[in-house]
Amino acid sequence: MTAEKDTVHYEGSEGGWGSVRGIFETALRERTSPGALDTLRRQNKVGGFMCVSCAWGKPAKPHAFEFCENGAKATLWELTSLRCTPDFFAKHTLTELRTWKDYDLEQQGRLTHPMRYDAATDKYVPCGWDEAFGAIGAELKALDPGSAVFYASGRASLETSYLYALFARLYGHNNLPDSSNMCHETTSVALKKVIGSPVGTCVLDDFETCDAIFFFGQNPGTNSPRLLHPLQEAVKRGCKIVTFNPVREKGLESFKNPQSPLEMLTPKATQISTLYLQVKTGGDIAAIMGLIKYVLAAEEKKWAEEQLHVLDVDFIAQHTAGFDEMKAQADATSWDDIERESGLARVDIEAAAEIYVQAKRSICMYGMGLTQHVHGFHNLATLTNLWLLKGNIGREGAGISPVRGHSNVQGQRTVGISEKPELVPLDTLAEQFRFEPPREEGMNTVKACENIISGEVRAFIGLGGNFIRAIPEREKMEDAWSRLRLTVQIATKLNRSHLVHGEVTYLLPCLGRSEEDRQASGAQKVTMEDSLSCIHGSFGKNTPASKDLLSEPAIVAGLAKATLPENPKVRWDEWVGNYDLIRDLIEATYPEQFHDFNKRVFTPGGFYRGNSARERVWKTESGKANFTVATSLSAIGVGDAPGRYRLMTMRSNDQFNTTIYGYSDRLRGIEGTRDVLLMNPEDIAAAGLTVGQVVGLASDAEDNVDRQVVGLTVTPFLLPRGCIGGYYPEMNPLVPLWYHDEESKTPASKGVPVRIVA
Ligand SMILES: Nc1nc2c(c(=O)[nH]1)N[C@H]1C(S)=C(S)[C@@H](COP(=O)(O)OP(=O)(O)OC[C@H]3O[C@@H](n4cnc5c(=O)[nH]c(N)nc54)[C@H](O)[C@@H]3O)O[C@H]1N2
Ligand SMILES: Nc1nc2c(c(=O)[nH]1)N[C@H]1C(S)=C(S)[C@@H](COP(=O)(O)OP(=O)(O)OC[C@H]3O[C@@H](n4cnc5c(=O)[nH]c(N)nc54)[C@H](O)[C@@H]3O)O[C@H]1N2
Ligand SMILES: [Mo]
Repeated sequence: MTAEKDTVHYEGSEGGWGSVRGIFETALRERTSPGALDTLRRQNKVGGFMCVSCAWGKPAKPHAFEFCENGAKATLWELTSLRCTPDFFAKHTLTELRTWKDYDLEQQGRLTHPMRYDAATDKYVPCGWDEAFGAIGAELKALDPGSAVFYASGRASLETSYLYALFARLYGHNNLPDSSNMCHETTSVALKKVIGSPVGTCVLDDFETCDAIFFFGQNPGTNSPRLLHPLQEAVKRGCKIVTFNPVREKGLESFKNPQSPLEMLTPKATQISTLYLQVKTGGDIAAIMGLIKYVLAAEEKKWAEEQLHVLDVDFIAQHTAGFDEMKAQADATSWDDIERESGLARVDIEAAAEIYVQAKRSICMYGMGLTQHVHGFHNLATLTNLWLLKGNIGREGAGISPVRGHSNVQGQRTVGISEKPELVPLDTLAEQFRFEPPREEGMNTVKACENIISGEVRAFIGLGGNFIRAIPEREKMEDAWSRLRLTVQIATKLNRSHLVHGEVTYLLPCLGRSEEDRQASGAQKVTMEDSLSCIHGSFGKNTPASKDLLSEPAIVAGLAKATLPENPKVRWDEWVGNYDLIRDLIEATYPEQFHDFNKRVFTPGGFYRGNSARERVWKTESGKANFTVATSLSAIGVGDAPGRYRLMTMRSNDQFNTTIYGYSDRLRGIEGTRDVLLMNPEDIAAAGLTVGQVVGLASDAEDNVDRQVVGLTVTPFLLPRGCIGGYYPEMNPLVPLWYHDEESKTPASKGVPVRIVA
């Protein structure tokens, strides 16, 4: 076995002084004013503003500083004093800017003016808002609505999202892909199918009474650090934490609370995971099958010896379907196969299973390590099988809790940004706005990419995000992009997606969430939904980065007005003048979840919009919670072969998706570069490579397509054999567009088949 000392790693714990330094380095880089610290104090507090980083729940009784290192970085990133003005664009052609790194593009600061692409000079030139809206509206009017795609990146508020989805449907399509299509769409599809609710079933209080938490493929230390507080508190009261992850992530090993003066001054950090199992990438179905086998065996033993149950037999009888088939599969699966596919030893899986057996109340949490696989659906369905066995869904202190990504990605789906018409109350919308909404299925992200390549898509509007950088198959996509007739990007900072243009291209700068949003009726607040289905108000107070910015609702309304015919039921100007009216519309469309919306905006801890599965009401086809038979013991889509590795595309501690804050992946001990290939030392030796050697990766997906990324430094890292790591988004050219979860079409970015090239 490889020892930690032979690999690159970090000696400290998560949190501690390292995270304080991380915040100050960002403040220096963004040259933020001292007032920015005041803004941080208002972060995630009632009447304050909601963090633009992750979607983790916000407690009713917040800490003095209810933010983390990465939340602070995200806020400071938005409050930068740097500006990307028309002067900058006058100096650089888009051809030149396309050679820049992601970091250098965003480091230019906040966008300040609406810009139009000028083909003659290959530059962006400033334009007026009315000119932009008029030109875009004219283009959209001339196109078939079915050929337009309206993408959203998960950050825009419920108010903006509702208007955006309404605009799409009034115009005539359901082509509303969301960053969720690359992220937790597996959750939306799988949980809907097995328990009838597309989102997690836990609330924050559950973390105060659970006895065990199982983590699969989620990295809270970097991606949702505020979650470390409830975890630390849980550990302190005796809750056991079990982690399945190919990487030994620091945040799941130990945590030192940077907001506790005592912990900061002593060497003591809390050990988080009781048990840490380095499962092979794509090995979770097998590992969970092993857990299930152990639980079923424990049931037989307990019944034989004591006539007592380990399983919740009443729950299984009353609430579930498919137990026998699921059990037959577990019985038929051998431990040999489980050990081979998971890369774990039977004794270790059994030790984890015994914790599950002993715990009265268990929560499972997961992230991209489960969702971004070809058999991602079965990762989640198999995990649900295990949770149903002990009735761990729909009671206090127990449940399934996916950790969502963008700060409002779950909420965007809630208020209508969906390509799936069956998930949207179209009849209610028809009645409300007196129109005939489109009923046919829209394009998700993968479908949109396919249709951009085929030429079927003619127009792309991006409400935030960095689509071109986030999607798979980059080379082919960038080539196809230039054939689009219209591309419009609504953004705060410059990124690669703004530089790959169509024939007619606009870049529209918007306010950030921390900034004051003043409209006809005065200063406005907006709302968002966290991972735990709680809705929070957010009130920006900072002076906008430029006087020429518009709010996101105002931009969406401006585009819609310029595109759509008059409709007496549709009052863009009034709505944008007072966002309370937009919340009234949301309430009218979704009365059960959003009743008294305007009154409840600033409920401490947010207001809970409810979850049927939590009430043990199963909105599935069978009317029950479903056990599922897995179609494969491996989550990987292309089998193993000599020289083939499973590539995980990873996030560093110094990035938010495609936004690169800097080059320090502190918690993994990787500094100064992102161009690395992380590899087990024994694999390095077996492949005849040396540490520090510069190599490339090539696609090995058996489809005869040449995909390469070069210039990667071989770096020894504690990973299971055969699994290698590289950073997202740099590795995205290696992910084939067709390589996605079978059911939800979420790109399988965690188990990409590649080989190493010199
Ligand atoms: N600071 C910061 N915060 C963020 C983001 C960010 O980029 N930066 N992004 C936001 C977004 S949009 C999202 S979706 C979330 C993402 O947050 P996460 O869900 O944590 O996503 P990743 O960091 O991509 O990967 C998660 C973990 O999966 C592990 N893993 C990889 N393959 C496997 C596998 O096959 N099995 C198992 N069990 N584990 C595996 C990796 O080692 C990693 O620790 O975070 C959000 N928050
Ligand atoms: N290989 C690989 N690919 C992946 C992933 C992976 O793990 N591996 N992860 C996937 C996941 S989980 C996700 S969510 C996607 C992310 O895909 P996206 O959501 O499309 O990308 P982001 O990097 O979050 O978008 C960053 C940009 O958003 C803009 N922005 C920031 N704040 C605002 C705002 O308030 N308003 C507006 N209008 N714009 C704003 C800025 O211009 C910034 O440059 O990537 C996916 N792609
Ligand atoms: Mo995400």
